[in-house]
Amino acid sequence: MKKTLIALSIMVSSQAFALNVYNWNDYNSPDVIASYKKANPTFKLDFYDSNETLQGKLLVGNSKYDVAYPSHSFATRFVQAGALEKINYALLPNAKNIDSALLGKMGALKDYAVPYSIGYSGIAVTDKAKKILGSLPSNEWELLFNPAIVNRLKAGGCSVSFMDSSSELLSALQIHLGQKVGEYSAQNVQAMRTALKGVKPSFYKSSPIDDLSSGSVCVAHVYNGDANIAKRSAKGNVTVIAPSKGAPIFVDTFVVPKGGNVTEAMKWIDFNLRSDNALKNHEAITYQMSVKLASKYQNDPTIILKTDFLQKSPMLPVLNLQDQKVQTRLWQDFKTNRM
Ligand code: N2P
Repeated sequence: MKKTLIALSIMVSSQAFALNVYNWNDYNSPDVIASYKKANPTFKLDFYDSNETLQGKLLVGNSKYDVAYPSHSFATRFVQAGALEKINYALLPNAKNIDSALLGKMGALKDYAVPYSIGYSGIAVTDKAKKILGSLPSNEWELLFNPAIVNRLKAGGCSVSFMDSSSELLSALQIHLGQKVGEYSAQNVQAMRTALKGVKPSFYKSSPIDDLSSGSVCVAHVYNGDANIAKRSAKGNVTVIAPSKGAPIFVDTFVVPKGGNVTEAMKWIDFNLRSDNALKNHEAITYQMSVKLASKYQNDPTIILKTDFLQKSPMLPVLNLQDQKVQTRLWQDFKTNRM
């Protein structure tokens, strides 16, 4: 009897939601979610804050999610691992709103992944950090990777936060060092090890929005849109930086994990590609969208990315298995002080 009840409740709970979405935190307009929910009450949204966390769920399989939002590099990995369903463009009439140049750049990946947004992992600083330092270094990545600067900030009572994401942080480090991003040669890895010696963030956090706006963090390695959300609530006390040496660029995508409900997934994706909803999302999350729209942030280069910034900024790399291992090892050594 007990067993039957448990089985029944599992059946009910897995059928209770027609659509299970796994998205980054702060990545939709609350309005868009509310209006979708109104028409589709069986909608459930869970959150993650790094590609690595998403990967942990998706590559194990049987994630129970119908839609997730990996960056292009991780979406490519998931395709290679056979972890995604194909996109059904016949059910996406609003895909016509997507910037065709961007869709073109996706190449074969677009069969499995629909672009949602574009951004970078960069740096945010508060006024307190600026006061301690007097002026910002011309290579702003030094705010994270120059031990003397980090130590000055900490001594002044400032916390420095790093993203809890090996792909983002080590790509940023490669830009800082002038290396080719994604090239994990022995020489590059040695130089990265040397550079990381003595670098110690106050803590790791992938989305330090509240910490920046409350001022409990003064320098953060942070996604550009998240930094702008913090800036909005901190009323100007936060400066968002598009680093002058460039930054790792992502194109985040909608994908359907293997076993997901493709028809229901397309409904949600299409809803988000509708021009009015794309605009609402854009204004709430402060990232550049895949859909072409008239942005009120047109003149903010930390939201609508400038051509010269994009030219000097590498895309997050797609690593082969061997390099993934090297990257993971380096990351673990860094986090556990074994440089
Ligand atoms: C949203 C972060 C999304 C950008 N909080 C990461 N690719």
